[in-house]
Amino acid sequence: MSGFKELVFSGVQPTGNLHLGNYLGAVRRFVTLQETHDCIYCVVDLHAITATLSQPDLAAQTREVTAAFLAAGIDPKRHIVFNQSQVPGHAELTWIFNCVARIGWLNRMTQFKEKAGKDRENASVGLYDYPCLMAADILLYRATHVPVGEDQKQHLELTRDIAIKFNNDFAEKIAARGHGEGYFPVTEPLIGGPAARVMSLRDGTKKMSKSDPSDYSRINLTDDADAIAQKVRKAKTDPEPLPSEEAGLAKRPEAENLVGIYAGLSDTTPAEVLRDFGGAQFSAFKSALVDLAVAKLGPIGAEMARLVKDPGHIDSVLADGSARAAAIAERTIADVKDIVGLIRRG
Ligand code: AQP
Repeated sequence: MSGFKELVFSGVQPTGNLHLGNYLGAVRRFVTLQETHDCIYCVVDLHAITATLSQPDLAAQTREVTAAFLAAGIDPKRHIVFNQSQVPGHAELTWIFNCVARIGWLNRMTQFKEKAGKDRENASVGLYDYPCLMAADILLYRATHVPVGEDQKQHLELTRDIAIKFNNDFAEKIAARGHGEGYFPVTEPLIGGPAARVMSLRDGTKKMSKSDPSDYSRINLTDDADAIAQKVRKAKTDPEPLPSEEAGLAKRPEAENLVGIYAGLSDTTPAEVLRDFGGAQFSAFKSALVDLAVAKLGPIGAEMARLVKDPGHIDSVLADGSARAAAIAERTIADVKDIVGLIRRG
């Protein structure tokens, strides 16, 4: 990756019901990374319309995700926080990447298969093209590192493939312009930790997800203490007490999930959690988990509620971030048009 300045980029869709999985898998790590890297965090509203174009209140959902970023501790002055649709370069670069990516690559994307379901012929072209838009989001800023949950791993591999193919297809022109390492970095995914894949509270084999019809499947960042307590107490478990070693979690997906959540929220590891709770019944463990989740998420939810009452402030944060993002994006788009051979306005 030498030759490229380290830069972190990631995004979250404003599709409502921001949950513990989004927090532990992504947002909380965004907060940590801002201490060591320049970061760009994007509310990806163009992605949010790929599954359903008509949303009840996309603007309010966009402000809510922004509020979650700020409430979690992201500093929009030191870093960039903005919404995707305010920077036209995302859509422009997507078109170029549509001409780089191969149909065979997109046909392998499992998220499209899951989200389109059986009625694939009726899914939007946008949903199919989602991975090219995601590649454009990242590479528009020539970002080197992308913190995401495990579900996004395949999309990041596609982003790497697009960068490599673009760099190869235009290798001579790119080198002639002084980019000996290639124009786009081959982005490193940052995936990991005990909560890289938080599972549903109702089914330990299914990802915790905004679109799960059961609200009991997830802890929303806006849930109050009572809702968190109820959801954790009702979370599916098995009749055995907790094991003392991680190996004992094998084939116990619900137990593994709750232990992973505890480890994620307490910044420890599943092994450490089991050292403390090995042999405990779920009732005792769930009480401790409720206390921990309320202590960690309560202040974030309260701050989100305060922030969304002032949409003008949130919009000004997004406008400022969008202007700074657009300045970087315009340089990339100018370079890419030049490399591809498109004549642009002088
Ligand atoms: N269950 C999860 N565990 C860990 N990380 C997760 N992420 C999502 N779900 C989990 C991570 O959160 C970031 C933002 O996700 P997104 O808004 O792009 O949407 P998504 O991945 O499609 O998440 P959802 O919540 O499951 O939405 P729906 O229901 O609409 O599909 C990403 O980094 C993601 O990995």
